[in-house]
Amino acid sequence: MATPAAGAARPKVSFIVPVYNEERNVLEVIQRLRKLPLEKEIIVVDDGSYDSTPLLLKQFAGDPEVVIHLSQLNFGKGTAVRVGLKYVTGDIVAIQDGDMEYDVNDYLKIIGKFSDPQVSVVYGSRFIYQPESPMIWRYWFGNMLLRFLANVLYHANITDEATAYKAFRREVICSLPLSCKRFEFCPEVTAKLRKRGYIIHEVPIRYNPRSIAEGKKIRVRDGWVSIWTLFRLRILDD
Ligand SMILES: Nc1nc2c(ncn2[C@@H]2O[C@H](COP(=O)(O)OP(=O)(O)OP(=O)(O)O)[C@@H](O)[C@H]2O)c(=O)[nH]1
Ligand SMILES: [Mg+2]
Repeated sequence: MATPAAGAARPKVSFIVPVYNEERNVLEVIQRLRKLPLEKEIIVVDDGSYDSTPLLLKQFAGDPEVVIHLSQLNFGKGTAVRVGLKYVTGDIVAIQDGDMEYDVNDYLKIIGKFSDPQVSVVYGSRFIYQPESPMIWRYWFGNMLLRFLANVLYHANITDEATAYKAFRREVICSLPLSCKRFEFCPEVTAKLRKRGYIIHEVPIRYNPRSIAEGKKIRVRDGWVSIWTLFRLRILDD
């Protein structure tokens, strides 16, 4: 499944950063990514933010390491990731949210796993990191349900299906026929990877959740859509 060349010692990483009204975080996230000792490109996709995010992003015009894609209308995180995938040129594609819930340094461990040419997909797991990160019960319960369904319906053998830290060899993620619009990116990608037989490897990662007041956009209904997506894709041919 993986090409030997793709396991080269110093792969280039394409970070896709979907952002929507992230004026409080976006610059800090980009600066933290830039500091990572990796060959990389940072592809930021904003669709319709109505705070100062688009204005802040304009300072990266012409920056060789940062690609900015702005659109007027809002389509959702899943659409933003699919737009980002059109621009990736790296060996590995990694998803980085435009907030500080995750620690970018954990991507060094994740990317390190790809030194094994047999590894095609790596997720960061918040549930095997010790001590386990705090999470309010609603989100914890939703995460456990998604993990259970991914393991039962797709034999995924993972502990964190809904993690935002997901990394793939470029040819693997770009070969998937994705149609997600909002937060169903995670279940769609998990389902379609497993249906194609890819093993999902995991690495423990830290998590520092934010609240809705602090800018979190995901809602309970997105959890229901994710559950439905796992069932739907089990039945459908794709
Ligand atoms: N471009 C774009 N980004 C979005 C949209 N909705 C959310 N995002 C971004 O997606 C990231 C995740 O959103 P959060 O609200 O933090 O949700 P989360 O619980 O971390 O969700 P997951 O990472 O999918 O598990 C953030 O960077 C958001 O700005 C959207 O409509 N368009
Ligand atoms: Mg987040």
